[in-house]
Amino acid sequence: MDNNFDPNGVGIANGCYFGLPIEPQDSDLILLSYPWDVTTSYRPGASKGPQAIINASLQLDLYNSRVPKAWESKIATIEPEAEISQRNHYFRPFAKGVIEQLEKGVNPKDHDLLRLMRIVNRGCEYLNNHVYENAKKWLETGKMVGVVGGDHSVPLGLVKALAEKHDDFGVLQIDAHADLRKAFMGLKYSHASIMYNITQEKSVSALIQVGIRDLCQEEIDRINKDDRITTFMDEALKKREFIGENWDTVSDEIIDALPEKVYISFDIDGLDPSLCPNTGTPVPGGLKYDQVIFLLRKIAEKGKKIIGFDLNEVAPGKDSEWDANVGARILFELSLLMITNGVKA
Ligand SMILES: [Mn+2]
Repeated sequence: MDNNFDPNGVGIANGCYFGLPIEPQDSDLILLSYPWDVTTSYRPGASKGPQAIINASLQLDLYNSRVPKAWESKIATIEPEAEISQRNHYFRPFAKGVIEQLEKGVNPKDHDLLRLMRIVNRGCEYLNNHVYENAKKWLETGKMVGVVGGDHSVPLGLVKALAEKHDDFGVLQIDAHADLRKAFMGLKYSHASIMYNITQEKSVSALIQVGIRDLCQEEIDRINKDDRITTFMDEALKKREFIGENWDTVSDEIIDALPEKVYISFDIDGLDPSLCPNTGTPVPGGLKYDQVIFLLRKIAEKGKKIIGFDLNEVAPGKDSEWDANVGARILFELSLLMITNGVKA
């Protein structure tokens, strides 16, 4: 730890998450940032998530009641490469074109439209491969890896890299959306298809979805057909709460559905939209902040082994850092969970 670091002082703007002055080679956990939101269908902004979270994270006090000396956690930040942002800007208009044409009723088999879809898919393949190679490189040096998006399409490469190292793990997905469409609007690597793509990995033995409240028939059919998938719909969670069941019991049920090794995919829109008002596809309802903190801490208590995680869809408002403030707190909790319960590949 840098001698100048003062855990009781204000965070220093050093370009790192939480202002932690940790060099990658000295770290336990590497945070990779991907400012990417090419396939965002409703409103963009998630590409600004990582920088907004870095800025907001300086305001956090790093005391944590679960983890002694949390401020000494060896969490390192890898700066995003400029090329990722450049390609994000380059490919977004093509994806926008696809979405606009489909919304106008253009035939999805239209030749020019198919060409646009292929361009976007190639852009997303570049991103997936970049995340995969980057994650793999750090995993091979014995580091643990978390990814900060960007939209929800970003973590596929990390899951692929982990799937090569772990042959049986579960995915805990906090989200308003099931994300189980096989391609969305012709885009194979859409944010709305991330869990479909992740469940193509054979190492994924369970997908436990929590907070889901916006989904289509295709996704319901997939949930019913794939016995690896268990979905805790938001409506069902609320019903249990309203008739007097407590969150402790429900949390046990969620955690017990997971195998020993767990990957966490945290879409900020799983939370009540008052906690993420500027996220790309907000949906009313959702989880409270304290509920997810309770759940994450209980995962730690129950001794689950965390193999990796992502946080995605945090989008800053024009004049407010609220979304990023909440995102930074979730990121710190996820990072600490990885530090205390992480298992290296
Ligand atoms: Mn979502």
